[in-house]
Parts: sequence; structure tokens; C-alpha cells
Amino acid sequence: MRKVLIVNGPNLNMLGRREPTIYGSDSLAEVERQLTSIAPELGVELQFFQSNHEGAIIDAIHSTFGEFAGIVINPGAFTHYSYAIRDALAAVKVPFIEIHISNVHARETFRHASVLAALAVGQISGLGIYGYELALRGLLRSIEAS
Ligand code: CA2
Repeated sequence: MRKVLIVNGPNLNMLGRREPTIYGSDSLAEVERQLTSIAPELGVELQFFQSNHEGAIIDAIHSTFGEFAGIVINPGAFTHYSYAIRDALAAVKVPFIEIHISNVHARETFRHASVLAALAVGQISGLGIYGYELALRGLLRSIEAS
């Protein structure tokens, strides 16, 4: 069965515990539960990975090479400046969707730019944690069409 890696970057382990007005009140475990519940209907095996460390995220991206059909990634603040994560995604050439819970374009200027988005199949921003499901569905549709 095709496998998809769901990657969450720095501070997303705090989901549901702080800043509910920006990120909602659901935890990362709830995000994982919701995605796990739709995986059988989508015919996909999911693996979940969260880290606050850039190198660990890069290692996780490398692990997808030849093993995973795609990646859904919320890179957190690394979105805005990590050329190392960009290089990792470019190296493995595994299709990915970038997802943000908040609308990054309605926030501080530094959040408007993504150094990853140009390599992505697409980007989702501002739809709360529902964005993860949309990202997964969109990724699979894109893989099927390719
Ligand atoms: O909107 C998103 O999903 C972000 O990727 C979240 C990142 C932020 O740096 C990006 O600009 C946009 C921050 C994640 C912090 O997550 C927290 C969740 C709850 C409480 C505190 C932080």
C-alpha cells in the first residue's frame, strides 16, 4: 500500500495547549486521529513525525526516498527560512503539500514567504486542522493523476 509521511515541525507539539485563537483547540494527537480515520477509505498507510529540530526533519524527509509516495508537511517557522529543508525536499523529489493551520498571509510579513512552496504540489493555509485532510486528499489525487 502506498505510504504518506505527515511531518509537523517546531512547536506544533503544543497544538491545543496554547494560542487557541490562532491554532484552534485540537491537539496534534487529534489531527493524527482524524487522518488515521480516513486512511482506509483513501487506501493509504500513514506515518506521523513531529520534531522541533531541523536536522531531524531533514532525516525524516530523506527516509521517504524510494519508500513513500508523498509527504504532507507543516514545516512551522522553518517554512520561512530553511533552505536546508528545501534542499532535502528537492533531493528526494517526493511530491509534497505544504500546509499551515493559520492564514500565514494575514499575519506578520515574515510569514508571507515560503522557501518551500515553489517545490510543492500545492499549499494550504488558513483552514485550521481541516487543512491536513485536504492536503492528504489533494496529494493523493495529484499522485494518481501523474
Ligand atoms: O499556521 C501554521 O500552521 C504555521 O506553520 C505554524 C507555525 C508558524 O511559525 C508558521 O508561520 C505558521 C508555528 C507553530 C506553532 O504552533 C503552536 C501551536 C500551539 C501553541 C503554540 C504554538
